[in-house]
Amino acid sequence: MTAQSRPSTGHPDLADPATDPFEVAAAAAQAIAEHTGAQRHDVALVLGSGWGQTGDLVGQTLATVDNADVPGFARVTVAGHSGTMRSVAIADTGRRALVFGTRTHFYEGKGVRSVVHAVRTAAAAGCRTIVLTNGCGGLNPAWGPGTPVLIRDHINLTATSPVEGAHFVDLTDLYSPRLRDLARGVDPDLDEGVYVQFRGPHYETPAEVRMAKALGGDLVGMSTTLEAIAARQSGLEVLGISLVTNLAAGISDQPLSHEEVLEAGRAAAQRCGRLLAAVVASI
Ligand code: 8IG
Repeated sequence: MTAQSRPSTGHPDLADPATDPFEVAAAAAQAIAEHTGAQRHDVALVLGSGWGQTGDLVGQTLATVDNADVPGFARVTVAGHSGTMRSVAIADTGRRALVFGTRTHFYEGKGVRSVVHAVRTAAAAGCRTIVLTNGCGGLNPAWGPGTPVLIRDHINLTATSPVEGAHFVDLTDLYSPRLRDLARGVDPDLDEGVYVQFRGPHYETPAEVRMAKALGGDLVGMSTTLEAIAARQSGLEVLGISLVTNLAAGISDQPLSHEEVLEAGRAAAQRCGRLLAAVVASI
């Protein structure tokens, strides 16, 4: 086993089919309660590419927990992410947000259970709502880099599911109309769109972007859909917000770069942070 794939000492291995992922999530929630001193959390946030700095605006961080100290969480990170989660006081409400500073992507090959572990942990920690954010490519040329867009619906092109066994989970209104209305109440200029998840980690070809458009997509990315499905399975209300960090391949004549992603995040941090803070405070 490599250092990257080795589970933390004493922690269960999510990849083992004999392991119950919901038991690991319960153990993770217990560890979070111990490390943060909070018996439960109310709202969870997953901060994707470009969203790293926005969590600070949600409220005061009361505790920071290393992912490696929580059962089932991988330690490996992508540039622009941190391998920690935080317990944040939601301003003036007495409620707590559980903010995941990083996510495991499907393209990392650690299995779907690892991809959705934070979502299941959030549910086990008491959260009723989850805000899934990401950085993505935009198909609408009017959405310049740094434009936040509400996810209205998704197309999951990963050919897999986080749901195991014969559980037929209804995905109608997966991305809560109530929460989208609430977000538009905060920022009336927010557009919405259909998010298409490709496996990655390569970006799309221009032909694949045209395909996504023909299928009804507006945004292309490498995350979120599997997490949203797992969230619905666990009974969480889901808000999805994409930050368009680049025009999708072929929509502009510029090549795509990860540096562009980080720069768009920096440029949009204020607007996105205010949006997240106001939405979380009013959920
Ligand atoms: I940031 O253009 C970011 N993530 N698939 N395509 C896909 N994922 C992305 C993109 C993009 N930009």
